[in-house]
Amino acid sequence: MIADRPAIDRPAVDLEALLRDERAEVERALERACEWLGDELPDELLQPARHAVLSRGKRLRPILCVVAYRACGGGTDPAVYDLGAAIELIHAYSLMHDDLPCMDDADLRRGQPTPHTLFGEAATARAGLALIPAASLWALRASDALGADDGVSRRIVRELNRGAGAGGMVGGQALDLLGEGQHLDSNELDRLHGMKTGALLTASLVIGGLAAGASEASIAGLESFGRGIGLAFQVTDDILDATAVAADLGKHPSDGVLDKSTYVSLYGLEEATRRARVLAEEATEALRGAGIDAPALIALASYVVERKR
Ligand code: GRG
Repeated sequence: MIADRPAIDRPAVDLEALLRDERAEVERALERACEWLGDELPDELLQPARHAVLSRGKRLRPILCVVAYRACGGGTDPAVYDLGAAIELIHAYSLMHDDLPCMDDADLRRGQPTPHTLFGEAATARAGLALIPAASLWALRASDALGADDGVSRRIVRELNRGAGAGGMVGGQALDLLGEGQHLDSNELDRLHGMKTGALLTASLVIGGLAAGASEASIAGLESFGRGIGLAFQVTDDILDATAVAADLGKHPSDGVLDKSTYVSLYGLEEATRRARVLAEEATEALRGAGIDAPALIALASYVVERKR
């Protein structure tokens, strides 16, 4: 059992303003990325890619990257938003593919029709694939613009691909598909979601830290923080899937339909809610333990569990 803990000790950060301002910068960076994609991709693939990238998501991954960058002493260079946008390209591809008929078969995402319902399955699958190498190239370009040396750039691209790859998001998705219709215990669920959801969120923080030239101790702290908020994010996702409606979520709740094991089916709503808060609290302790004084990251940890979509 997890001991009772207080809600996160939230520092004085205007979370609403932080999210609004950072999202605006991220949207501009995503526009820049899509413009560049337009030079590279035929229109048949550009259209579904643009739709997926530019539809209004929470932009949590790029925001975590930018905020971690600042928390570790990074400056005000706007190229850090391009680095965050590279991570969002991976996230966009994962949502395009996740919604395909051969996976979750979803027709609504971010309050809009999913790309395959508008542009067809084949074009959406191909456009999603095109975003994978594009993300690495865009990350490299952003690292160069930030003045990162070759060693740092290599680590940034490695983190991005590690978070996205078989040991991270792709591997977690494979476990998720295999787990449909099965009862997964808490260790199995934590492993699956640590990979599927947590790995890219963690990579976002680490990439921001690396770009800022953070110490190895700070990178380790960001990693622990990321693992904690990654699981907290997923527990909250399961709670929202069980309690919210499509009009608020921007997508149809699907866990029940797909017969998935979730944190709500495992713990019940009340315990899952408490667990999400505990995970976020432990994550902030890990951050403080690593000597990272970052009120904005702590505010984002509370956003991860208090969000309504
Ligand atoms: C080949 C097995 C295999 C997989 C391909 C499709 C895929 C790779 C991975 C999908 C993994 C996936 C769907 C991860 C998403 C996890 C998640 C919590 C998504 C929702 O993120 P939010 O809430 O979304 O941040 P917004 O819309 O706000 O950006």
